This record gives sequence, structure tokens and C-alpha cells, in this order.
Amino acid sequence: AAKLSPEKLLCQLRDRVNVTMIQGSDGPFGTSEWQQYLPGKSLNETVGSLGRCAVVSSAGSLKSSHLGHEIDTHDAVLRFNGAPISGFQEDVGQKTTIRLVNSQLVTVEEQQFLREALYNTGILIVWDPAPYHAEIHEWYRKPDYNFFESYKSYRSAHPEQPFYILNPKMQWQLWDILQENSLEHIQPNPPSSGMLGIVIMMTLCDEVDVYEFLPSKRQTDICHYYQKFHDRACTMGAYHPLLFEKNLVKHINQGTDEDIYTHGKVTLPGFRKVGG
Ligand code: NCC
Repeated sequence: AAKLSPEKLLCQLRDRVNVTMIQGSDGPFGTSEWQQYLPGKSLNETVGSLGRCAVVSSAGSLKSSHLGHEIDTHDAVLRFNGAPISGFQEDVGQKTTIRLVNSQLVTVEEQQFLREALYNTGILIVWDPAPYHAEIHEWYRKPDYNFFESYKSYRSAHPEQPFYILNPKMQWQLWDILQENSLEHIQPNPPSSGMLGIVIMMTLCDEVDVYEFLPSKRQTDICHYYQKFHDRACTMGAYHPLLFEKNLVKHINQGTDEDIYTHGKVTLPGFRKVGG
């Protein structure tokens, strides 16, 4: 049970979660070496102001959803990590405007990340689980995964593709709001890529449709729509506070329960459309 009204919660998200990308003015990134790697334009300048956006979770329940066409009608589509399109267009669409990847993928799966064509479409954003409310310097010295070299290699190979590093402050600003609105104590682990992606799109778009973050009638133990692997924790969470994220998103949903049940679809307002 969330404590705030949906309207108040939206205002809190808008006012307290600062969605920014790492820039030269951020402490350790102020070197001439980093200036060669960080994108010259801000994310806002790169995407402009967007109308209707879609966030596509990687859940197994997208399989056989036939949501591909509906997803592609949006002005922009955000996807996660290694979620593929090829062979799955019917269910997940084919447009990719932004791909949000975690630092584990960029580091541990570096070879695939540098090689696979999947990552060459759209704007890339990488995030890393920073220590709770750590200063940029502290995080820079001790990231969860040291993805910086891999980031530089990717930037050298694809200098034209916008590729941002999410400012890690955001994840804990969001986590604090999740904790304040939950009756239980939440493990201090950062929100999932899914929740971060939703809030990123709420800053860029007028309206955000989120697919299969809240599971539809197709809910399944199959982790991803693109793999045969079963694990309930993918939908319910283990490391990430997924259940709390999903309760919060359900609370601020402006769509219908019917849309959740049939399409796994939630509709959220962009922060520009949030009053008060
Ligand atoms: O699985 P993952 O997430 O890439 O999924 C992206 C987002 O979709 C939502 N999701 C996914 C599956 C499911 N059944 N239900 C869902 O709601 C979640 O919001 C999820 O965030 C991640 O968040 O970055 C995560 O990444 C993977 C993995 O690192 C990447 O896929 C790269 O290989 C993590 N899995 C493991 O570490 C094994 C996962 O815990 C979180």
C-alpha cells in the first residue's frame, strides 16, 4: 500500500529524481581524455521532445502477445540489455530509439557487446549500481562493474552513435521514493533497468506506455521472451526491488486494469504533463 496519492507520488518522482547523463562537468569526467569519449550533445538535444513513448520489458509474457504493431506506433521505443528484435517483431516490434544496458552486460559480456549488431541501433545508455548516495568520485573509483574501458572501446568503434552514462545519483533518489512508499523494509539494492527506463522516458515524453512490466494474463515463469530459461525471480525480483517497483507503477497507472490484464500495458504521464 503506497502512502501518497498517485498525483503526489508523480510530483515526488518529477521533483526528486534527477535524470541526468554524465558530462564533463561531473568531477572525474572533466579530463581531456573523457572529452573525447562523452557525447557532445545532451540526451535532450539528441532526442528532442517526444510525444508517445513505449517501454518494452524483457519479460517472457511478451511471447505470443502480438503487441509488435502497437509498440511500433509510438514515437520512441526503449528496450533493455540484450533484448533482441530479430525474429520477435510480431511480439515486441522493430523500432529501437533507446537501449538501456547495465554495466554487467557491458563488462562481463564485453565481447558480445562490442560485436553484436543489436547494440548498433538507437541511443545507448549504460548504468552501474553505485553505492548508496555515493559521490561521483567515490563511484568512479569503485564502480560495481568497471565498464569504463569497454565504454571507451565501444565509443571508438562507433563514434557516431550516441552513448550516454547515466548519472548514478538517480537510482538512489528513486530508491528513496520506493522505500518511503512501501510498508516493508527494502534491501538497499538499486532499482531494475526496467524501473530506471520508465523514469527516463517519463522525463523525455508526454506519455509513456509500459509493456509487460506489470504482467498480463500471459504471466509466466519464463524469464525472457527470447530465452527458454525459467526463473520466477525475473518477474518478482531477487536483487532488485522489483515487487516494490511494480506496486508503485500500478499505483500511478493512468490506464485501465483491463489493459494490464490483456496487454500487460500501463500508461504513465510524462513529467511535463504532471501538474502541481
Ligand atoms: O533481465 P533483464 O534485467 O535484462 O530485464 C530487463 C527489465 O525487464 C523487466 N523484466 C524482465 C523479466 C521479467 N520476467 N519481468 C520483468 O519485469 C525488469 O524490469 C528488468 O529490469 C536488469 O535489470 O538490468 C536485468 O539484467 C539482467 C542481465 O544482467 C541482463 O539481461 C544482461 O544479460 C539481470 N540478470 C542476471 O544478472 C542473471 C537481471 O537480474 C536484471
